[in-house]
Amino acid sequence: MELGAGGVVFNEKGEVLLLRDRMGFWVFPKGHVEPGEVLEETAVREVLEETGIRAEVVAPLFPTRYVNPKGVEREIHWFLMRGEGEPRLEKGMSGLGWFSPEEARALLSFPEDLRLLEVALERLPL
Ligand code: 5FA
Repeated sequence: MELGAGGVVFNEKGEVLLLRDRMGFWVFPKGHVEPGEVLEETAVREVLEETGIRAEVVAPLFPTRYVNPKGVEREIHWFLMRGEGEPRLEKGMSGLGWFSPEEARALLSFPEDLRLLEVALERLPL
């Protein structure tokens, strides 16, 4: 099992930060936990690396589990986060931006992510 952490990041307008991964799926930013990191640190680092947004953790959400296309079991710990600014696209990613909840519902590819969005929206405004 490979552990990861990531962020469901909202700005002041109540928009959420999504990116389109290498395979074309719209997802929340996240990545692998590095040695010595606590999960919150991983989430902050990955959001910054993948989107250029320096976000802060507001509260933990819940973990999601799935098997990726390489057959690797993943467990991702998610945090509700707050951030501002213009995101910048990382190489390898094919899309990035702030989206309204309606847009995010239409774009997100996985049921776990839709659930994360709904739980996060219940916590707004941050
Ligand atoms: N995938 C993603 N979320 C899914 C879900 N909720 N249910 C089912 N399948 C899901 O692999 C990405 C792929 O996993 C997606 O394209 C989709 O097919 C499927 P991953 O293991 O989530 O991520 P990754 O291999 O890109 O690795 P990261 O954790 O993002 O870390 P990085 O490789 O970016 O690098 P780093 O952490 O070392 O910086």
